[in-house]
Amino acid sequence: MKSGFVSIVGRPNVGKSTLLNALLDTKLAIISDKAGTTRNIIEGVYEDEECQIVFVDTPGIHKPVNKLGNILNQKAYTSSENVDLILFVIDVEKGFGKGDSFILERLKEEKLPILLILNKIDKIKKDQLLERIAEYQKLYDFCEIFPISASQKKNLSQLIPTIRKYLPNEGKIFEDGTFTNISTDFYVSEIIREKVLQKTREEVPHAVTCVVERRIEKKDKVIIQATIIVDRESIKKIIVGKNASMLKNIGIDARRDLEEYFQKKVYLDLFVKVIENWREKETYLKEFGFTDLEN
Ligand SMILES: Nc1nc2c(ncn2[C@@H]2O[C@H](COP(=O)(O)OP(=O)(O)OP(=O)(O)O)[C@@H](O)[C@H]2O)c(=O)[nH]1
Ligand SMILES: [Mg+2]
Repeated sequence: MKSGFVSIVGRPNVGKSTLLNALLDTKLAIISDKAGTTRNIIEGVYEDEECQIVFVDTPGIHKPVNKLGNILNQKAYTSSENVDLILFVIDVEKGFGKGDSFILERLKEEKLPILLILNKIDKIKKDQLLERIAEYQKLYDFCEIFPISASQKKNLSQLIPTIRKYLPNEGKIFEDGTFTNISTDFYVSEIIREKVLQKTREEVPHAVTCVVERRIEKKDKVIIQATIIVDRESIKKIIVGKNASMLKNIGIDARRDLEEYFQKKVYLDLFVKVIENWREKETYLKEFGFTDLEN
């Protein structure tokens, strides 16, 4: 049986997490149209009769403007070491930009096979796609150039057999049915963060952390208490909204997804808390088993 680790790398917003979810046929990583959605390394295991593949979704690599940016980039690079294959995802509508060249230069150092994924083919015409493929063939000796639409699941059926060719012939990595590295509480907190990202404007999302403080699972229901932590009163105001309407809508959307995940009725109590001091925030998160990203 073939098995191995495959990292999914690229600029923010190109569709890496959408691809991970499509390959695993489940919603594991959150998705939004804001750059910088993924902040943690998310692993998901794909398995069929012929192979077992651990896919590693990573934060988008970008020109860092602060400490957090540096940390996210570092996480993505580290996840591309010691894997068997790199899926380098680009947004084919935007083309191969400066940011992509920067990432490619760094990836080359790993001396691993790089499979170039051209995502979002639904946004361009076929002749344009063929031109781009010819152009990218000259850039680097990619082991394959593979056009897809992750959100429309186009051309995905051939991707697993293609990836399989580059994996070593070894036994299973996990024998115990492991599916992911993320915990249930982390997943719940991410679903809430996704709704915040999807419902607010650019300036809000990056100042937001979500934490699950209590989760009680009963036979027919799950009771969850969670807090959205922000670093400024002004952001809290936006998230709560007029007459708490925004918070209510975030809760409704999150609950819908969580009910699907748990396959049970979900009672979700959502709070918003301002913590300006990062040390204080760190202590608060730790109390509930969460860690601050910047550490
Ligand atoms: N039209 C189109 N949109 C897509 C496709 N794949 C992803 N998207 C959209 O692109 C946006 C970004 O998707 P994500 O999967 O969150 O991107 P990401 O690369 O994980 O982003 P970061 O986590 O910020 O690095 C979302 O709005 C997706 O719905 C696609 O094949 N076609
Ligand atoms: Mg992502």
